[in-house]
This record gives sequence, structure tokens and C-alpha cells, in this order.
Amino acid sequence: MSYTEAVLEQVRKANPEQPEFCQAVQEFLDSLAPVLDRRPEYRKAKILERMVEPERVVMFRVPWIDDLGEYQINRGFRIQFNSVLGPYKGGLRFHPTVNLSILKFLGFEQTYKNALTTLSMGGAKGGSDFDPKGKSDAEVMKFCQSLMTELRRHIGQDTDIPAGDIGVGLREIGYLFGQYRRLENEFSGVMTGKSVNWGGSLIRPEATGYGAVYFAAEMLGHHGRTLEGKTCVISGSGNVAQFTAKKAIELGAKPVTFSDSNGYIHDPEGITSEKLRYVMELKNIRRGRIEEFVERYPGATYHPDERPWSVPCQAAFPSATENEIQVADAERLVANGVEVIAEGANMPTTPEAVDVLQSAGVLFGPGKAANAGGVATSGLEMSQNSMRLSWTADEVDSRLRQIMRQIHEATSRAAEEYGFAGNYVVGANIAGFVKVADAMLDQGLV
Ligand code: NDP
Ligand code: 2IT
Repeated sequence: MSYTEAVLEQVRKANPEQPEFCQAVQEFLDSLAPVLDRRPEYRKAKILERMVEPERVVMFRVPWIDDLGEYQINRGFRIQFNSVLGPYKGGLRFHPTVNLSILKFLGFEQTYKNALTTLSMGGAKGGSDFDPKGKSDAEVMKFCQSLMTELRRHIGQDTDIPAGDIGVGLREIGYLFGQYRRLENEFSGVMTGKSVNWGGSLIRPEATGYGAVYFAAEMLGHHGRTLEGKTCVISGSGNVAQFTAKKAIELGAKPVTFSDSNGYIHDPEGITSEKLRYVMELKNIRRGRIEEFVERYPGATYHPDERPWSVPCQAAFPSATENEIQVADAERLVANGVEVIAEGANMPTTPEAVDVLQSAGVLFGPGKAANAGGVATSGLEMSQNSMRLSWTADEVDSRLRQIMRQIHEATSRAAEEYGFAGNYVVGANIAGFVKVADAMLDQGLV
């Protein structure tokens, strides 16, 4: 049995109820054989065995009172996975599916994604099984205040800096930050994704979606192609999906779908800037369902309980959640002529579906690389907070674009160096791994 197989078996044995975490570890370890052969010192220092154990897991009760006066109890988490490259950094997810497995997978991924950003950030993830859907603003505020009453003990601007993820946007970051400031009597850059009125960075809301499109453009550019004129299928209709659509439109591409957990809409005419403004108002302000799109734009169709992968396209941007592209979806995408996929979401494509896409020659940008623009811009927000000044939108956007270009270069180079030219999955895993592993060697057995 190889070293990586032995480590994976141990991970499975130690975490039998954590399928998403085991999946993320497997996907990572599968890429590492060539680098482990070349660098035996990693094995000697038990780097992999250390990498698969979070430095710290915090799990706590979150009690709050709903609008009817009923007591409610949720679970809160923070997984502080690895801080060898910098303070823990990563988002908070509020969704009923949240559990230890999901957050450990996300914290693990975050460590290697953050390593690729060129900035100094460790990896973490947190959140709760609280479901913001259907809750009043007052309920969301009470919940956020209760969660932060405990979380504040574990975070800090030089220790751990949370941000948003599914179910956590500007509103939630505001309530969480307000409670931290009150309890600690401190106004600091302890969270990112803040409003620009009070310490946030311009372009942070846009950054993940823009970054995913920049990464797709880089992959295509490498092959003398562009996104212009390409039909794009996008899943999700939240933060990442919206700004993926915005940048795709700006670059002359044609987004035709959005989805949410109930189904997807298909607009063959293309989602224009005006239609996108409607979606932003629908999802961010009215907090409605994507289904309503077809009432406003009858040229579009709604497909309940389905994902958009059967819609013919040249570019696909999964931007909702994990494991949303399965083998049959990948086969459909290939049969319909997809050329490029950039993962805006974390681990949206199953490993078997990735194999289908890569074997068919599709340019495939894994989340660790393709969606790193969000956390990279969080890093830029931290820099601005430390300097107590704000950069212009153009300045942040050009840094974001540059970082996405550097991630593309680093992942391509690593893939080529180890004999997997064009394989961005292997490239991202190896480049992220080597940076973290070398820092762990330097810093000794801790
Ligand atoms: P949002 O909460 O803004 O939007 C999430 C979208 O995905 C919504 O349309 C939601 O539908 C849909 N969705 C969520 N869960 C499911 C599910 N189980 N099945 C089907 N659809 C679902 O989150 P974000 O846009 O911020 O995040 C989307 C993805 O991008 C996640 O994988 C996240 O981890 C990743 N990501 C986010 C970053 C960021 O900066 N925000 C950075 C890097 C990655 P509904 O409205 O029905 O809930
Ligand atoms: O998955 C992710 O990279 C995020 N949700 C963003 C994390 C961050 O700290 O900005």
C-alpha cells in the first residue's frame, strides 16, 4: 500500500461519519504521489498525517429566541485547520446541512486554496446548521449575536478572520461584526466581507464570481481562445452566481441559467444586465425564489427539482454547492460540447465526474484555484484594514486579476513539472501542498 493510500485509510477509519471530508482528502492525496516520491522528507516528518488533523475544532451551543418567543437551539462550529501560513481564514456557512464533515472538508480545502492566493493566510471554516430562509431580520440578528457571543473567544484580527459563505452575506456579517465590536470594545479587521461604509473592501462582493470568470478566461487564453460569444450555464443564484454572470456578460459571453435549491431557470435569449439586476433584487432584497424569474421574463422556462447541466453550453460555472455535477451531468455537458468549467463553488464536481470531463479534454479549473479570488480579496481587505485606508475599485480589481493570473501560472507550472501538463486539479493540489508542507517543515513538529 502506498503512503497516500495508508494515510487515506487511516482518515477513513478515524472519521467514519464524515464522507465529504474523506472525499476532499482523497481528491487531494490522489494528486500527490509524484511529489512525495521526489521529496521523501515530507513522509519522514509525517506531513500528511499532520495535515489531515485540524489544529483545533470548536463546537458550541447557540441558543436564541424566535419571534414567537420560543427558545431555539442550534450548533455553532469553527474548524481552525492550519495556521502555518498565517492567521486562520475562511468563511462561515449557515445552512441546515452544515455538520462537522462539511465544515472539515471546507476548512481542509481552504488551507490549500489560501496557499495559492500568494497572500499569508491559514485555513479555517465555520458556521451553523441555522437556516436563514424564512427567518425575520430580527431572528437573524438574534441568532448572529448569540453565535458571536461564543465565537469571539476563538477569533481575532491576528488569530482567525471569518467571512461569508452560503447563507452569510452582508446582513449577517453586519450583525456578527456589531456584536464582536460591542463585546470586545474593539473595532478591528476581525471579519472580511464588511460593508464598504465601515471597513469593507470594494470588489469583495464581486470577487469570487469575477475571479472564477478570470480563471476561465486564463485557461481559454492559454489555448488561444476567449469567452466571447460563449453560452454559459451557471448554477446557484447567490453571491458567486450573480457576479459570475455580471463578469461573463461584461466579457461578451451569454449566461442562460440560474438555479436555487428548488430548481433552475433557462433563458435562451440570455441573461442581460437588466435581468441580472432583477435577480439581485429578487434574491438579495426580497429573498424570493428563482422560479419568480419566469413570471417577469416569460421567454424563460422553469425546471423544478432539476440542475441546469443538460442545457447546451460551451462554458459552465457551478456556483451553488458541493457534489452538484455528477457523472451523468458531466457526460451531458461533454455531449453538448462544453469547453471550459470553472468551479465557483467548493467541490461541486464529484471526482468521477472530474475524470469524465478531463478525459474529454475539457479545461477544468478546480475550486481551490478558480474560486480563490474571494478569499484573496478578503486578504486585500485585511491589508487595507491594517493600513487603515481603502483602495479604489480599479486598484482592487486589478490586484484580483493579477492574483488569478498568478494562480493560473503556478498551477500550470506545477502540473507540468510533475508530468501532468494541462491538469489543473493536480497542479492546484501540488502547488498548494508544497507551500504548506515546506512551511510545516520549517516550523518544526507543532
Ligand atoms: P449564497 O448563499 O449567496 O448562494 C448560494 C446559492 O446556492 C443559492 O442560490 C442557493 O439556493 C444555492 N444552494 C445552496 N445550497 C444548495 C443545495 N444544497 N442545493 C442546491 N442549491 C443550493 O452562497 P455563495 O454564492 O456565497 O456560495 C456558493 C458556493 O460558492 C458555495 O459552494 C461556497 O462555498 C462557494 N464559495 C463562496 C465564496 C464567497 O466569497 N461567497 C468564495 C469561494 C467559494 P437557495 O437560495 O435555495 O438556498
Ligand atoms: O470558500 C471560500 O473561499 C469563502 N467562502 C471565502 C472565505 C473568505 O475568508 O473570504
